Amino acid sequence: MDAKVEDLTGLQVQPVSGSIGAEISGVRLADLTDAAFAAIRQAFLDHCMLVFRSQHLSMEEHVAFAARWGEFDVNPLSPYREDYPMILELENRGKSRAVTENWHYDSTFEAAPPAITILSARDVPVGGDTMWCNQYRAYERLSPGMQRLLEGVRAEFTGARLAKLYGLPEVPRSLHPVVRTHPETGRKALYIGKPGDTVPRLEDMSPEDSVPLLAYLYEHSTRPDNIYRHHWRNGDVVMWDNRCTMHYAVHDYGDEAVRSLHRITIAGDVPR
Ligand SMILES: O=C(O)CCC(=O)C(=O)O
Ligand SMILES: [Fe+2]
Repeated sequence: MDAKVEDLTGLQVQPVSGSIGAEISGVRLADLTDAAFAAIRQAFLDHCMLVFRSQHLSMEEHVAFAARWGEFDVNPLSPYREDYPMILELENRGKSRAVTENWHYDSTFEAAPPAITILSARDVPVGGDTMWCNQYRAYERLSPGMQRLLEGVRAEFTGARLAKLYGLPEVPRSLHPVVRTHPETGRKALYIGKPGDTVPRLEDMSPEDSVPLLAYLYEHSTRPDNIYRHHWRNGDVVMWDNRCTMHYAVHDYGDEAVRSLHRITIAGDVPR
């Protein structure tokens, strides 16, 4: 069956896996009508992450597209560009310093983590794919008993990896519910991170008590039948909903290869 849907603006929405993501074609992000933007917003809420091929956005165009989604979020730990202070350049720091080579939600150590992240691929190597998993599905596929058990449970989230990368004296941390309700769709998503490291424990529990359960939830979320893996090309724009997806940046391209993507994040709510 061809799942492609075309609307009146000429824009097409094509799912990229059975569990998460869609590619939007027939549109230039640098030149969007309000009708096309409304269709993109609906596809984003439906599919959790979107792929736009061959956009080759200038920094100004990237910023203008991102501004349609809300306020920019600037993370106090990371070095942004001087000319565009909302753009963070992702580059190859070497595998041993790759803080994103694990499944994570962005900036969960913040009280109000970003809602959306938008990447623009400038110069990408062979390899260096990024993967996303659908955390609505991860929640919905838990047994009703486990869903009940997790109701009202919070976890401690830390910025341990970034603190180590930047040599910060203190590790930032926040408590968030492990089942959060998306503020726009009203759907429940499993909200977790790498156990023992980004998520050291559940609230009022020891690591010994809670890491085995967190490890189960992490593995359950990231099974191959719950992910999409993106092979980057220069000019791609990919955006994800940081309230219902985790992602993982594969570092398989060596410490010398150039890999350059520009990143803008949009502010989000306190998870509830
Ligand atoms: O390098 C990538 O593909 C994604 C890195 C990442 O985790 C992020 O930008 O939040
Ligand atoms: Fe990330």
